[in-house]
Amino acid sequence: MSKLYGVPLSPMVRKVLLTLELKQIDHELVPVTPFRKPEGFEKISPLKKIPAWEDDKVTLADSTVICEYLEDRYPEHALYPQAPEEKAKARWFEEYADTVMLPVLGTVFFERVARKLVNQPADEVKVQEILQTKLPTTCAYLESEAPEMDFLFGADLQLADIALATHFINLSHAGVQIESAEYPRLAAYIDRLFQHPAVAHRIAEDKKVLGGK
Ligand SMILES: N[C@@H](CCC(=O)N[C@@H](CS)C(=O)NCC(=O)O)C(=O)O
Repeated sequence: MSKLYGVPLSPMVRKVLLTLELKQIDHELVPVTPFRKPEGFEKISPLKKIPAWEDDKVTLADSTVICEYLEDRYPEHALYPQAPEEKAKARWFEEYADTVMLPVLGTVFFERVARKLVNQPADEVKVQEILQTKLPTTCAYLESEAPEMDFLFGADLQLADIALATHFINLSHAGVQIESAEYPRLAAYIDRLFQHPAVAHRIAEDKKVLGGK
């Protein structure tokens, strides 16, 4: 059986999980956290990061590489737009999510939620600095790009939407909501993302793990 290494609360692992769920690909989740990586994990993930993927043909690291592979190998239920210019734009949103949103929204989650799970104190000074300086820049950009209705490339949730959604899920777990008074288009888009059945299912599963924490 194909194996996904990681934990669902990691935004990058969740991105792959949503891809697997939408494409209905059978897999086993092998729990690996950023705090505890098994001996020899670098043979599966050279940078020792999650997610990593292993199947009958390849061993891969990096959420984008894994998702592109899954799209190529399992083209049913396409998660990228067809037109080259739209596909390039989708890749841009994914790149933006992975390289800009992970260190901003991901750090807020890491400090407030992930550390708590392993009984470490949050660096609230770092969190406040991000919330006051970096998060508004990200939200202002996404407000200008958020679709007025549906998702980024039409009626269906695609990988670009998933890549953005996964970080807003973790931000919400960290107790931060995007205010519709300030960012109306973005807030409405996030609502639609969170209401999508696959995303709603992921959020519900996360809440079981987080419980009252
Ligand atoms: N570009 C990578 C980033 C992966 C990443 O940074 N994963 C984090 C968890 S969300 C991790 O494994 N951190 C542990 C570490 O850096 O040692 C991807 O998209 O998969």
